[in-house]
Amino acid sequence: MSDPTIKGITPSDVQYDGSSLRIGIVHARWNKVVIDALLQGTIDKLKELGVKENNIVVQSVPGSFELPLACSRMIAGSHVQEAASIPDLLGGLTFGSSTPNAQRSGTPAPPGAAPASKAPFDAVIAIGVLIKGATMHFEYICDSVSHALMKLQMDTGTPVIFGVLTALTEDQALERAGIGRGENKGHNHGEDWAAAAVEMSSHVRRWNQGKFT
Ligand code: RBF
Repeated sequence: MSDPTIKGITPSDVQYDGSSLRIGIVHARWNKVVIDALLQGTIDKLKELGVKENNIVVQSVPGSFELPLACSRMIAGSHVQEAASIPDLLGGLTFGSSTPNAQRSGTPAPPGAAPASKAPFDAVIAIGVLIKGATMHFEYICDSVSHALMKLQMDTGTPVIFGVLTALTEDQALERAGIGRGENKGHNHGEDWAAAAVEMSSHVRRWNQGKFT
């Protein structure tokens, strides 16, 4: 029997390697059951594509309306981290500190693990779940968040992955997180967002160097 639908993404022929990438994820906490499944699907796929656990930074915000500012500040903050880590790259020089061996910040890496990257994020994934209600909130939030996330990636040149479900019903949201209530569990779109983040990060790195092959 032929495939009943022509919709959906065709996987890339190229296997992109995420092992040198640093990826930020910001998720909202509204509709958390769906968010949790999407977040897990995203992280599992990032790791499958080679992104190191240390280099996946997850932050949470109350609702989807907060996602654009959070992504914007994460991108900016990662550039601050890189600038602050330059003395380390120069051989651990310290400037004016009386405790040269003090930890700068962050959680120490587990034994044997590569240290967490301080490079700017290669991509940021914004995860939110909007479910239409009785008032106009849904329309206003969907519209403003999608425009703001697009503007952010155009302004910064950092890929911002649109991981925001805009569902008309709870069942639509559940099915798009792979946890549908009926026989059709659906597909976890977090996996696609992770793949998009790794692919776009790889493209942008090459394109920024003027390489198109
Ligand atoms: N945030 C979501 O991420 N998903 C929603 O479905 C959602 N629905 C909302 C409905 C109403 C009536 C309100 C007042 C807020 C809703 N929010 C939702 C929260 C919103 O994104 C934001 O966190 C708050 O408005 C605070 O800025």
